[in-house]
Amino acid sequence: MGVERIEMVQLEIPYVHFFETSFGREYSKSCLLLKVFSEGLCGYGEVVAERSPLYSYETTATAWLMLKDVFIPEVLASGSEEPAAFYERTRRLKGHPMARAGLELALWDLAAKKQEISLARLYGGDKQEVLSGVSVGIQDSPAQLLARIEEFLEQGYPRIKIKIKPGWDLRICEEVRSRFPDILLQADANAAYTLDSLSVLKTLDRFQLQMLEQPFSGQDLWDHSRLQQEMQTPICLDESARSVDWVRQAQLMGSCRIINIKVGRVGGAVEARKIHDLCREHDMPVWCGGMLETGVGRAHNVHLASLPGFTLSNDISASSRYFAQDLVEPEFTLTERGTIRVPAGPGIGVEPQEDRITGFALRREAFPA
Ligand code: OSB
Ligand code: MG
Repeated sequence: MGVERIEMVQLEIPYVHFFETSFGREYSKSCLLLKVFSEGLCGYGEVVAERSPLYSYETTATAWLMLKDVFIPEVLASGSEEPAAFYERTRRLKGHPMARAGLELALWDLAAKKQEISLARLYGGDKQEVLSGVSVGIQDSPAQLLARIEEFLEQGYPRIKIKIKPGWDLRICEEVRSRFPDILLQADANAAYTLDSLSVLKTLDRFQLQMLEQPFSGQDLWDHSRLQQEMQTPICLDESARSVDWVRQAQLMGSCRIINIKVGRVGGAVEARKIHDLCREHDMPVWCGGMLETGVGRAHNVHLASLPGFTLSNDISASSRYFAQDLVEPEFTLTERGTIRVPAGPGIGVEPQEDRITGFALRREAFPA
């Protein structure tokens, strides 16, 4: 019983197309994979921290350090492989949600595999497919953005999210809306604005956006509540939806009408499900955000998004939108209904391919119990 060994691998995988947000452009995915071994089974998790501390203070390197020095030894010393127990035991340890989420997710995959059920079933999910959507980064020109959106619409994506920042906002929304008057469209600012831009942001009400994601700092709830009071467009929190307590306070303050749940940002699936449950009680719709994950992280997102409160399109696209070849078999594909199927097999229900992992590995380390 218990965990016999944990392995950690750092990977670097080129994207099929660069991805640019208000904080910069990336050409490849940097991430960590966690593998937790017990009784002939292996649970997989992914750490979504990025190369540089832009979206979050965490990086691939800080996550490696925290996992090696703190979280992995904690699991090996505990003799327990129970994800909820890991969550409780490590509550006293501060910060590093992405690092701890990667390990907690591997424990969740292992738990579902031991029970021979899918992770969706273990979580209490009730969907066989989840709504897809695609997040389109900032491009070199508005014409290139329109062309990319057109491509994704032709592929059947039912919702488009564009990235905005000061100088790439009103004119871009104007162009996208006049070219595609009827599509489901939302905009994500990745914390690029302050209240000084109140009048620009209010002008976004013209474009029938499904939501405006995270205009202000990820440390803020109050200024968001000021903006939401003055705007018709629903505000959705991403970076600021840091934990169930932050979400509860956002609801009390009126900082948003929608929550983006990212399992990495909030420290794991226990916290993510608490947020989901709270939002359901308050009739606040949620959807699953993404961090350009490999098939391992994507599988975890798909299972989480099978829960009933996930009623809006998720940032969960097909594997081919991100990578020439994904790490898992089968790869994720878009159905003709604009959805992604929830894998039915045990755990994450997709098989990570060891030869592909090795091909993209920069470093790896094994930690025996
Ligand atoms: O803010 O949602 C975001 C990617 C990296 C960091 C932050 C974000 C994103 C995305 C990508 O928008 C969504 C996806 O994984 O498809
Ligand atoms: Mg976002």
